[in-house]
Amino acid sequence: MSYTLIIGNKNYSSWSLRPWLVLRAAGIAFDETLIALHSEEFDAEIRSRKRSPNGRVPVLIDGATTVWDSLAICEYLAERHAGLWPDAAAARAHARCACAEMHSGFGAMRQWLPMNVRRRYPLAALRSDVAADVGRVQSLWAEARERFGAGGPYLYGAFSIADAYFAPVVFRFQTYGVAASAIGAQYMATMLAHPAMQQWAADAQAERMVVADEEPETLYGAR
Ligand SMILES: N[C@@H](CCC(=O)N[C@@H](CS)C(=O)NCC(=O)O)C(=O)O
Repeated sequence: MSYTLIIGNKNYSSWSLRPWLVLRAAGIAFDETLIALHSEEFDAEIRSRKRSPNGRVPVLIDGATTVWDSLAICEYLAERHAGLWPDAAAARAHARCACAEMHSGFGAMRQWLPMNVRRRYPLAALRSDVAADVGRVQSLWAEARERFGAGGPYLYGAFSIADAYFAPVVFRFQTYGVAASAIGAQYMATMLAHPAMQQWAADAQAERMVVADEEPETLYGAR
C-alpha cells in the first residue's frame, strides 16, 4: 500500500507544501496528485468533498484512511516513520508548539504575505501587524536554533516536521524581501538549499496558472 498526497498549485498552496516536504525530505515513497486551486477539477474533486472531507487540500490517502489536514497528516506520518519529530522530549514539545502556533496563527502574515514561490516583490515596509508576526516567527526560529539546534542546521538540528511547517514562511520572506536576523538568514539559506525545497520551487516556476487574487499586485497595486 502506498500513500497518495493530493496537493494544490505548488506556487500558491502553502498548506500542501508542508506534508509534501515531510515525505520528500524523509525519502518516504508517495504518489502526488496535483489539482489546481480554482479549477473545475478542484470544484469537482475537492470542494465537492468527494476526495476531501473539508473541501481543502492537502489530503493524504493511505488505503482506506483519508487524512485531510496538514498537521494531522504530519502526525499520521510521524506515527509510522521514525525521526520526523525531534528525538528529545523537550525539543519535541517545543517543535509541536511552534507547529501548532503556525497552524492556528500568524493571520496577518498569511493574509498580507501570501506564498507565491516564483515571484519577487520586495516590500519597502511591513504593516505593523505583519511586522509583529514576522518578529514572532524569528524569535521562534532563534529559540529553536539556540536551545535545540546544535545537532544540525535545521530548527531542531536534523530536519523535522517543524522545518516543513516553516518552509512556506521561508518562501514568503524570499518573495517579499523580508529582512531576517542573522540566525533567520542563515536558516533561510539552509532551507532554500534543501533539494526538496529546490524541487518544489522548480515545479512552482514551471506552473503556468496565475491566480490573480494571490498575486501581490492585487494586495499592493501594480508597480
Ligand atoms: N488547516 C488546513 C488548511 C488547508 C487549506 O486552507 N488549504 C487551501 C489551499 S493552501 C485550500 O484548499 N483552499 C481551497 C479553498 O478554500 O477552496 C490544513 O492545515 O491543511
